[in-house]
Amino acid sequence: METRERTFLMVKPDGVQRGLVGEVISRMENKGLKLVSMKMMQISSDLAARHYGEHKGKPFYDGLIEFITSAPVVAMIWEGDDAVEMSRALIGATDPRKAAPGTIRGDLAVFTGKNIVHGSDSLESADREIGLFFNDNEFYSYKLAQEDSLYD
Ligand code: D4T
Repeated sequence: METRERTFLMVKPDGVQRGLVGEVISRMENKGLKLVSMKMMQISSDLAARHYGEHKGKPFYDGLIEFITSAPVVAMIWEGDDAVEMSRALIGATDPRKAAPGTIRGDLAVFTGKNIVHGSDSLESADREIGLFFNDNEFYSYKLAQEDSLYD
């Protein structure tokens, strides 16, 4: 298999506390994306500030940092063709009230501040975020049994 895109996903504290880790993973797996790394962790204030640096100064920033550091998250790396765009499509719009039915946020959330899951919004963000949360050797290369049925 050629090298495909890798993207960063994180089940946020609300998703973990609502028992939705398995649901998020299932949706990604069912689509045909491949899980290549995963860890549960409680994010430090420093890591939260680096991850959400682009939002510093916005009205929701302090609450966002407080929320994301408040309880454990599950950080993951997923791999596949167009993994960044495809996973964003599966996750749905930032505001769950506007997220399309069928998406994770559209089906399972009601409030922007508690929208279950984060997914990288570009390849550049994915590289940056994977680098923030994982070491270079912290992912696996393997073949999915269904790979030949998923791809040409
Ligand atoms: P993340 O980054 O969590 O996947 O969300 P999005 O990529 O979909 O959206 P974002 O970067 O614009 O927002 C980051 C994070 O901040 C929260 N948020 C956002 C909030 O609490 N109030 C707001 O008004 C906005 C825009 C939700 C996601």
